[in-house]
This record gives sequence, structure tokens and C-alpha cells, in this order.
Amino acid sequence: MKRLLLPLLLTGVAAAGGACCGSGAAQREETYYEKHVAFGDATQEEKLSMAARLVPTPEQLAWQQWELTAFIHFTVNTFTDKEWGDGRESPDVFAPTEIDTDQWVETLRDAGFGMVMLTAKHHDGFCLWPTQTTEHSVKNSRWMEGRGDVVAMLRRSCDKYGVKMGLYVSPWDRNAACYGTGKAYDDFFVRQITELLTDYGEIAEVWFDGANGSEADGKHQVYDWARYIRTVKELQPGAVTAIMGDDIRWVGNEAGRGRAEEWSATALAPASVGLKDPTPAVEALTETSPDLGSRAILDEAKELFWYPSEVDVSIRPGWFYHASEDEKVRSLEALKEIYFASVGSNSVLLLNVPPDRRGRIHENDARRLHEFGEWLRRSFARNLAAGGDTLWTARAGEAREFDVKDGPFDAVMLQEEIAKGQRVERFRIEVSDDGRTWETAAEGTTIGYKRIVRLPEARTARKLRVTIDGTRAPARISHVGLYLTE
Ligand code: FUL
Repeated sequence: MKRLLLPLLLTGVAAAGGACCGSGAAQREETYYEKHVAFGDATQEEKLSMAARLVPTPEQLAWQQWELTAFIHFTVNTFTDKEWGDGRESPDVFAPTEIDTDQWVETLRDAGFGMVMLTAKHHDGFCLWPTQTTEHSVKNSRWMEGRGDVVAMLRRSCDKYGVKMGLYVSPWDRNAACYGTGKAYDDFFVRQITELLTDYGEIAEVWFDGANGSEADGKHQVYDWARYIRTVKELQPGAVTAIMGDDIRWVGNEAGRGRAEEWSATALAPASVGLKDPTPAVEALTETSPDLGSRAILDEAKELFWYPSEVDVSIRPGWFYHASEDEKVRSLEALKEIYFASVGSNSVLLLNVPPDRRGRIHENDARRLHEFGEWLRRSFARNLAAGGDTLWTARAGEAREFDVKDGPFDAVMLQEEIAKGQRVERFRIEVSDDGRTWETAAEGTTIGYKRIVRLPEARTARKLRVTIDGTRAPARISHVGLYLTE
């Protein structure tokens, strides 16, 4: 139980039935475990039941419901045509000619994105806000005579358009002299995030990647993740922390590919906060493992985390803007694939849209985002499954039938009420024209927050039947939808 004594934020145990620490199966049945559950001496059967009652924090749940979030990669690299700066760029290099954060946020909001996250500092160390911690920032740029502040501009635009704001802050800093010196750098980094999380209103997501300079620069910094994450939680209790944080997991690739079987309740421990068990039960698990939470994993696991997946991918080949990629903006077809593989596969999409040297989202990207938004609105405007929004409960093997309203469909959407946990292990979708003979249209494993299954082609039917073939506890299905997406 050592881990339970670790950070409070991972151990909250909400007991719906009053008791939270009993040992009998019945007592465990009534208990919900927020964010983390340790199995102790539970039997395999009890473990299944406990796994089914592992639930997200309110912040993780809200984050999952945003579905579409956007990354803005913008810094000196935009002007040097690089992906990674080396930290020796002059602050004058950063010189957007027509910066328009309203255009970023309005374009993204219109396409359905509810959160916009800016690279306040990338690996080159250049700060897009006038920080007190270093001279390497916009305050020493000729841009706006040193009075510019991109973070503040984005804040105003997010407020104007009712969009949440997130910040990417790179711990790897190729400019800071103290990088690689241990505590002095930790102090410096904590001062930077303190400024960002104090002076710019409500921050919804903080994104830390794990990059470290030892290979490139010969400087090795051991990051004090526990302290960084604690700082975020103290200053912005409503924020979720991603990747090296402990709320949101990297899906494992940057190509927009989610897993067909995606468990938010996973045996993979968050990468930070000292949670790595020196003797993990499921040793080989990493973010890229194909299976993070099936029954096979559960059988071996000593504990589980609510640690849901985020799919980060760029609308262009690079993360930063390069004029040479203007004709390489992903096609609408590619964005649809990414949507189904992320939002449609129990993940949140974090789509990067890098502003150009003017400081605007380029016309080609803006046009594609507009098309994507239009497609989303058209596709999911009308649910053809009558009564599909009524919550229902199914034990393993139980099914429910729905009348199909007129019109063809080519996608089935299923949602679990994840506030009560992720439970479904196997489902089947059948259709019928007469209510007597049924044809299997699709089968799958996990549902989670949202699962969209595409059918090979558009078709019609009079009835739809959803069978929950396998579930860890009575499944709570909150949405069954039938849509035409093409
Ligand atoms: C990575 C960085 O190295 C890339 O430049 C980019 O910011 C990506 C989202 O995270 O770790």
C-alpha cells in the first residue's frame, strides 16, 4: 500500500456505499475508486469487480468530454524553419508580422475544438511571455518593442470565444545555463510554471514531455516531477497534467493512431510522481504496449490507474510551421481517419495547428479545419437509433433493440457512463429488416467514453441490436447512435 501514501491526488477513494476499505466482495461492489486502485489480496474475481469501479477524477472526466483539443506550436522555430531550436537563437528571430490569436481560436472553435494549448516554451528555452526568470523571451524581441506577450494574447482570445486554454512547457531547456545542475534548474522551472499558472487565469491542461538534453547537449537534468506536478495542482487545481503528468497518457505514437482496444483503466503507472513501482507486476508495460488493460493484464496487475489516452498529432508533417509543407496539410479523409482512431476509440484528440510567420493559421490549414468541422456537424447531427440516449444496464450476454429511423447509416456510436467506470470487454452490433433474422454488422472489444464503429458501407435496416457479450460488471450504456458519416 506504499503508493496510497504517496500523492493525495492519486489516492482519493470515493465510497458510494459508505464503506471504503472492507475486504468482502459485496462491500467492494459498492465502492468506487477514484484514479487509483490497489488490489491487495483480492481474488481474480474481486479484481475484475474492483477494476470496473475505478473511475476518473471530475477533471479527467471533463477533459474526456472535450473530445477535440488543439495544440499550437509556435516559437523561434517558426522563423528558423527548424523543429528543435538549439537555444542560441536571438530573441529578435521571433518576429510575427500580423499575429492574430483571435484567428487561431475562432478557427479552431468553429471546427469544434474546445481547448487550445500553446507551446509557452519549447526545447529551445525561448519564452513566449515576458518572464522574470530569463532574458531569453519576448521581452527582448524587437517584436512589439519588447512589450509582446503571446500567452496573454491567447488568454484574451480564449476568453473572447469561450475556449479553454492549455500550456505546453518544455522541461528540456537548451538555453538555460542552469539546465543540468539539478535543484537550481528545478527552482528555475518551477518559477517559470508558477508565473504561467498564476498570471494567466484558468489553465485547463498542462503538458510536459519527457525530453532530456543528455544526448543532444551532454547535459543531463534529473527532473523533479513530483515537485512540478505538485506546483501545477496547487496553483491550478482544476488543470489536468498530461504525458509526464499523472492525469493523461500519451497514446504511444504521433501519427494519430489509437488502439482498437483502449482501456482508460490501465496497469501502466503514470510516468511521473514517483509512482513507478520498482517491482511492477506487469513489467514490460510502456505507453506503446498494444494492451494496457485487458483481462490478461489485470490477472497479473497489483494496481490500476485511471489514466486515459490522448492522441497528439500534427495537421502537417512537422509540429512547427514550414512553408515547404503548405501543400502537405492532411486531407479531410486523413482527418476523418484520425477522428475515428482517437475520439472514436476512447481517446481525446490533440490536433496541432502551427501558425505561420505572420502569426496566423495558414489558409490551407484553416480551410481544412473548416471542412472537418462541417463534416463533424453533418455526420453527427441526427441519431437514427430511436431512444439511443436512454441509459441502460446490461449484464454479460444481455442485449437491447432499437428501432431505426429512416435513412441509411454507416457508423455506430456507443458510449459507456465512465463516471461509473469502464466495463465493457466485448460487444456485438446486429441489424435486421424484419426483427426476426439478424445480421452481425460489427463486433468489438472496449467502448469506454466513446467508440465509433464504421461499417464497410452505408446501409439501411429497421432494427438495431446491441449485445454486451463481455463486461466486468453490469455495463452502463449511455448512448447508442447510428449515423451517416459519408
Ligand atoms: C515532443 C517534442 O520533442 C516535439 O517537438 C513536439 O513538441 C511534441 C508534441 O512533443 O516531445
